Amino acid sequence: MKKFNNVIVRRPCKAVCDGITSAPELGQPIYEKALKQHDAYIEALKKCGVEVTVLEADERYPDSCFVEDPALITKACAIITNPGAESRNGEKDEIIGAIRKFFPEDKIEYIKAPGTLEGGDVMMVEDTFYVGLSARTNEEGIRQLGEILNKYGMKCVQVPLEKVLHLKTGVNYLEHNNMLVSGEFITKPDFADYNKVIVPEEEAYGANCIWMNETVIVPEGYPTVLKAVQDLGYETLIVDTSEFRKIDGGLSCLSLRFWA
Ligand code: CIR
Repeated sequence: MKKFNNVIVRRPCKAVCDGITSAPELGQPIYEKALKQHDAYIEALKKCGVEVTVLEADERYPDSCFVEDPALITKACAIITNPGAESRNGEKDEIIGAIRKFFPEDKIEYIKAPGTLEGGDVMMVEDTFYVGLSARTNEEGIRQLGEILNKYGMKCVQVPLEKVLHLKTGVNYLEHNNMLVSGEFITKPDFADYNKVIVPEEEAYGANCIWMNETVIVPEGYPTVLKAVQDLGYETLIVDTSEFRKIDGGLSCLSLRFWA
């Protein structure tokens, strides 16, 4: 099954070492290493048969390599979000140019203040979009997203978050009804009907894998997750994201994946 033919990424900037983090004990990312890991990420995406648009680094925004957050792309429209983290809010104005290359103006929607939303809080399962109510995404942002999605015949389901930064920090859909779940998501009733693959606590970061046209990209260093994904029958590719992990970033955050 080929669902994505395009991906947008942004190169990490030197200021990536100052990205927002909830885990300062892991140390700051090392720019040169982050670049190498980003190179490998792009190569892995290309192996999955997609065209990769690489945006230039933007030194004004330390977290700007996490392009998943300022935009959300669906099969019918693109949505420019309104990131709830103040230092990241301006990223929404910098992603529009890339989005306009793929979507006409009447298919670009906007989340507006006081609504806030970050793409990391949104998980697409066919025409249903699960949205985390988080420190970054508020009720008004979710209400606006619901209105936009309904207009195009899609819907959203609100999922209150307890501990994690973003929804997809802990739950990711691998198509074919398969879902990787960790921590607070293991018992959430919203996901009861999926084939849940439970990620052990010590590999929680590994729950952030991405399905790319029947290949699943798995972060390096999470053997239980890797085996579980392979046992489901997927091809896998492994990418080291340890520098991005230091600032709470993972595989999904680093790209916008879509069909255009
Ligand atoms: C942040 O706190 O916003 C960044 N340091 C990490 C963003 C990760 N993005 C994502 O999960 N979609």
